[in-house]
Amino acid sequence: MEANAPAKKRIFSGIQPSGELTLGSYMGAIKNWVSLQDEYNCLYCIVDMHAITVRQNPADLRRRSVNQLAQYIACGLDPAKNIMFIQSHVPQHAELSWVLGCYTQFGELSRMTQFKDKAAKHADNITAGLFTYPVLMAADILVYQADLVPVGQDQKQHVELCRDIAQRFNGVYGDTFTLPEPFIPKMGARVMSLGDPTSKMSKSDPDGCVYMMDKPEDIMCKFKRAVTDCDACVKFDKENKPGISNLLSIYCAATGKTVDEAEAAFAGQGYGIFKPAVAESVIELLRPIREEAERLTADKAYLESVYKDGAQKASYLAEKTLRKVYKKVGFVAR
Ligand code: AQP
Repeated sequence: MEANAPAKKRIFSGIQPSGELTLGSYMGAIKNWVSLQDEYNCLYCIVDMHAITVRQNPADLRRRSVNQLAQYIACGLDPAKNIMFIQSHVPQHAELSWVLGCYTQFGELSRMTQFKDKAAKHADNITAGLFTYPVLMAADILVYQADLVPVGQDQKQHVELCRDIAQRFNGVYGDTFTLPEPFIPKMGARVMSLGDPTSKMSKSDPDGCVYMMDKPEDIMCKFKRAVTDCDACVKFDKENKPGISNLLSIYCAATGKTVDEAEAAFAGQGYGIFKPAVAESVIELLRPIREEAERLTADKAYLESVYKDGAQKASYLAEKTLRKVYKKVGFVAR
């Protein structure tokens, strides 16, 4: 590093192993993470503690957590450049979360749209964990003094709450936390469900989901079945043609083409041509990732060495913040 070069900014982001990773996880998050790994100091996490805010099968959660790491690496995240770890291996997240929860208002949490959506979906199991999820997310970010948080559009509200909590804490105790900024990619920022293009493609909602590990024939089938409209015109119009607009966004994110170029390429052609072409673009995008992830998933020892090393490095950074916070709120030093 040059003598006067500014320090690299720090990034934190994570994905819950609450289901298999989707095309939305890739286009809305991981693809963006890969592009940031050289310019920033990045921590990329598998947030298993967030996943248990809704009921999980323990064996599936364990398997998915490790496989998710393999998929991160297969997408191009380099363990030598990034700190990659499993959230529950770094206890400082939970410890800071408790403190931050005491600086968060009930009303603020009640306004979170993700809580309202998930509470409606899991009406028989609305836990305190689901309600306080954004506090744990604030702890994930603040414990590393992250400058930037790459997230999909749907998570922007949580990052804003995180800033409010940090600002409140700093206001009471003096500068303690860096105020993080959300970092939202433009293209593919929100991949919508293929079954209901007005709602987000979610990994815990298999209808309308393309999974990163799906086989080519399944991907083709899913796109052929995608909900569209009946005017047979490939045009971006989110309001009146949400299905086609979603497919166009996916196609552009997969191929690097602009919307104008894609519209021109399919002008005068029906959906019978367009849908398989979108499928093909996604198949080719995901093929190398799936093959590499399958290879890595078989190498358990390697994956273990990555997540252990990651947890050790993350813990070292997190402990510095936690100690500072405990001192400020008045806890007796251990
Ligand atoms: N469909 C999507 N489009 C764009 N970005 C998305 N993300 C998730 N789905 C899409 C982004 O991926 C990151 C990790 O999200 P997460 O998995 O931790 O939480 P989530 O947003 O709740 O994801 P899911 O798939 O909807 O999970 P479940 O079904 O368990 O709730 C975030 O940056 C998110 O924006």
